[in-house]
Amino acid sequence: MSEELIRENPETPEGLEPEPAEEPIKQRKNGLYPGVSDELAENMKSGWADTELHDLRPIAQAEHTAARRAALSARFPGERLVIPAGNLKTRSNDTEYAFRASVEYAYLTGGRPNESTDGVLVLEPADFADGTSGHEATIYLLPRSDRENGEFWLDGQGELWVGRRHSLTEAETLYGIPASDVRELPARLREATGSVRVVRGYDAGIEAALTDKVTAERDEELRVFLSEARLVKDEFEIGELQKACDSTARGFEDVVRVLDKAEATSERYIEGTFFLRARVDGNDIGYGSICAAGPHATTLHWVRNDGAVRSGELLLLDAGVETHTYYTADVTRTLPINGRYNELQRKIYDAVYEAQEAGIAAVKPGAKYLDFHEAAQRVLAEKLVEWGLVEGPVERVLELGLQRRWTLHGTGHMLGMDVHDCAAARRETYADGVLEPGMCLTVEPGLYFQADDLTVPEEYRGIGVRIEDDILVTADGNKNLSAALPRRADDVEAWMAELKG
Ligand SMILES: [Mn+2]
Repeated sequence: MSEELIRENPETPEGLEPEPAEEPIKQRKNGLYPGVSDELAENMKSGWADTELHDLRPIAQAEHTAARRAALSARFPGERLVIPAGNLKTRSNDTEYAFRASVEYAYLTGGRPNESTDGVLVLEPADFADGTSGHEATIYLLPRSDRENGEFWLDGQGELWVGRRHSLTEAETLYGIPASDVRELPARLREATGSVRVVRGYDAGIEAALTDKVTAERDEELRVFLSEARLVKDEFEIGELQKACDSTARGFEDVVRVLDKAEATSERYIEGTFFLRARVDGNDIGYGSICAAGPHATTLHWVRNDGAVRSGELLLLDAGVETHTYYTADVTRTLPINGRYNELQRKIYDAVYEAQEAGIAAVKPGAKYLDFHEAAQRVLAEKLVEWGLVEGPVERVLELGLQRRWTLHGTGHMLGMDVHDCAAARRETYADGVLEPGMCLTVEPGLYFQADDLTVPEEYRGIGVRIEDDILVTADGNKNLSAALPRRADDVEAWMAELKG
């Protein structure tokens, strides 16, 4: 990437005086280029075409986001609600991490990755002409860069550097929400009276403007509501989750096709291959890909991905493509690197498969959320007793949780815009809750025998197996959104043989 063009003269040249905006143009002090002459500054102001877009259509989920905002409005009548998208985060010096809007903002607006930086959704209490009351929404965004004051080419976030933004008028069409300049929002919030709540943790500037108006307890209620609202997915969200799973299946196929290249290099080849698919099909990966070959499979969140890939060992690949609207898949397959499971690998794999089948069967409307976890754990405990790794009976093992030395983690979680979705939901609506149609969760039992676990026979050590699918609760049971990828050991081998040619 190129360096920014910066004025070395700290004084603002005539004609480049920024307008008295909330935020002065951010200028960097370590410029390598000479300063800007008055003539150049004047020259840069004009000669640019009007590029306003007049044929835009609303985003696909505009109706759904309106319904989501209506539910939020009904929960907090008469209160001003502030939902920031968040700001860029510095990675190092003058480079930033890729921007991802807060899930709360994206859920309520449909705001996409390149369109939401610094955005804030505000719901203002309003009385309507028909005698009802509710809220009026405004989406506060960065407008097009100003040409007059030089912002577009002198500011590091100017459009010349980072790309064109939608005008506020264009944004209104896209999102179906009146749009306003976000740089005016802090002053408005400081002047605002009445009850207000903000989603914390995304935008320090917005929070600072509200500091004497909000309380942590009331803000937490807003966060919890928006987390619980996402427990049941609407039609649009289910479609996006299906897209994420379909792209993820293609990514797994890509990986199988290049396993020989991974053997010649490292787990990084697998990580890079899946990432390519994620960036081409979607927005990104939904979380750091776990590309764990051999004994790395027993490290639950192995994301270093710098190890060797060896024939005869297993590859545990846990990865998900995130769509352009931020919905992610979360899928795991444990594959024999040379295409065939050996006897012990298959025995362990089949046990995990059986546990997953029991878990998936327990996912249905009206079931307690934890039923699928308990069904899967029971199967794994039975196997561990059968193999002589832990002393039975199974009831004793389950009661004392002794299987957990090798099962390690919960059997799944809600899935959506966050891979571990709805994390702020209360226990009574999530872990102690009941499944409803439209909920989407992972079912992902595993068995992990650490390389240094002296309590298991030597041949088990260093084997880790997890199988994970994304299961939608339907009216009459469930649907496996990631069923495009085979799970049975025989089917996995046949699928790999076909892809490897
Ligand atoms: Mn998962």
